[in-house]
Amino acid sequence: MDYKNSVVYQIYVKSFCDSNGDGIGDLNGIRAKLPYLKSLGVDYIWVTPFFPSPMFDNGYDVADYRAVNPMFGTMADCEAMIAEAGRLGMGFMFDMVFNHTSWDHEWFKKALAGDPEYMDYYIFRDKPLDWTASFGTPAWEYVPELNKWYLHLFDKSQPDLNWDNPKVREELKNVIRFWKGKGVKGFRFDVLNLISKPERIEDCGPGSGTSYCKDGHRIHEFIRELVTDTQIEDMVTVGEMASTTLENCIRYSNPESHELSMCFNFHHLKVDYKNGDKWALMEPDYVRLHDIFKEWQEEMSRRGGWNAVFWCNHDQPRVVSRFGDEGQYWRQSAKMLATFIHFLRGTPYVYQGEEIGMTNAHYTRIEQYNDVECINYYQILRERGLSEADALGVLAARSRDNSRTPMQWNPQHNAGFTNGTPWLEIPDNYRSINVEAEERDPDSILNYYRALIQLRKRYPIIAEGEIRFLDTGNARVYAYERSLGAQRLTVVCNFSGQPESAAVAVPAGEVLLSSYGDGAAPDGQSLRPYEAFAVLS
Ligand code: TEU
Ligand code: CA
Repeated sequence: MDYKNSVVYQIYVKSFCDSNGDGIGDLNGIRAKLPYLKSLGVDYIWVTPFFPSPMFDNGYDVADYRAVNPMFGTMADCEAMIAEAGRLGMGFMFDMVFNHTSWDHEWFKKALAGDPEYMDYYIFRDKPLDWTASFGTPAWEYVPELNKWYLHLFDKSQPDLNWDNPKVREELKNVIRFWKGKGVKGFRFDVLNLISKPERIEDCGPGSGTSYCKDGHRIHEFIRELVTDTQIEDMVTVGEMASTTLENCIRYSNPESHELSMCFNFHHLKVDYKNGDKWALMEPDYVRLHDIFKEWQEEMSRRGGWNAVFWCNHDQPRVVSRFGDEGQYWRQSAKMLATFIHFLRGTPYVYQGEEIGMTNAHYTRIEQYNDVECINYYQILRERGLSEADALGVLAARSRDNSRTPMQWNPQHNAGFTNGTPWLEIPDNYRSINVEAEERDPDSILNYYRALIQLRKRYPIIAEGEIRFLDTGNARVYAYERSLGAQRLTVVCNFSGQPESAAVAVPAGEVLLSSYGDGAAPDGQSLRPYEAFAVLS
């Protein structure tokens, strides 16, 4: 399958479908739902890590890259899941966490025992540095037995690997070869642009270790070596790039670089971070949001790059709660947001539950949360002087648990996710927001996603066309034009919950779909709240 006209569906394994009643999603649960994913029309399925792990970071702390965490099933379950997807014409994309391992990994255990060969698999120093980790703690952890400090850009249970060590690179290539041999059709690489550490490991002043390590001096060399030595260049590969630049993403994803098929960047998902701080709330800056999409879309198109395009994943709040509406315009806003993404130039990613308009969790007590990041930041916010209510208000908007609540399959007990006790509480709105209810409703968000995905298969202009953003004269109305030969596709999206006027000329043509289901605004000038439409001419 060519990744340019494919759609990827992301599954957070722990929250997708529980087949054995322990309250935790598993591989057999995924296999049981493959016909549903086939009915959606998706081509690849990105599953988050399900490898052996102490689960401090819900599996992004890997203790064995070539086995299955018994919590999620067996290797036989995994092989059956891969085979069944293949029979249905879909391919799995596995999630490779190669920047760091768990501290339970045998390599790190040998390092802690003082084995110099394995100490060089990681980054040890004789003194700590002033780097901060992504989850709000210092990024260097002391090991008394060794009288040394090791680097962890994330949790202290996630020691960073030393990619300058060729033995480490060879070990990780063997992991790729192992899963390729099992029939995996693609790979997502976790925080890939952090693997090349600075030549001089020294104090970096105020700022996170991530910002000090991003897009390092050997990053393109390492990625190209990984991809070419394992011969995965013709697979679908995507790199998660923390705090990266457009320049690097063009290079990461241009076929002439022989690196990746595409990459995720997150600049558009920081427009509601006050002063760039995720844990300080502000209304989204819609001018900045528009300009980020315009720049990245037009420049990547002009210079041969390829975007992964998305709103949601397991680290982000639910998009309908963040940029849409949970009330009167819940349906139209979810459809508008989907329309905007799915007609862009790039490969669209649908995160589990996004296709039915699942919302944030709306938790009110700290005990309801599970994620290490938000639990750390709850303490930090309280220490900054926020009241319990204000700190919980920040978590309700920003916690990664918002996207990790179990998939809402039906209005029955536990939303059809489990016959046991779900590992994370399910919001009460599962009784109305669920797959079963939306299957029956031709006007549902779910059926709108189906239509969007089918259009990508039907009209090459969506995958291949050039893109140009149009000036609408209104900061809340985004419009762009795709072009392929003489064909044009004009997309108009009102990001506001109010009626808006926009100076955008919409050519006469075929309305492919619209968020109100009744065609395009007659003159494309006056738009209803969250109105969106696409016109082919
Ligand atoms: O995420 C990288 C990352 O930076 C995230 O922590 C995210 O940007 C941040 O939480 C937003 O505030 C990857 C995985 O997607 C994430 O689940 C892991 O926790 C992290 O790497 C470490 O492996
Ligand atoms: Ca289970």
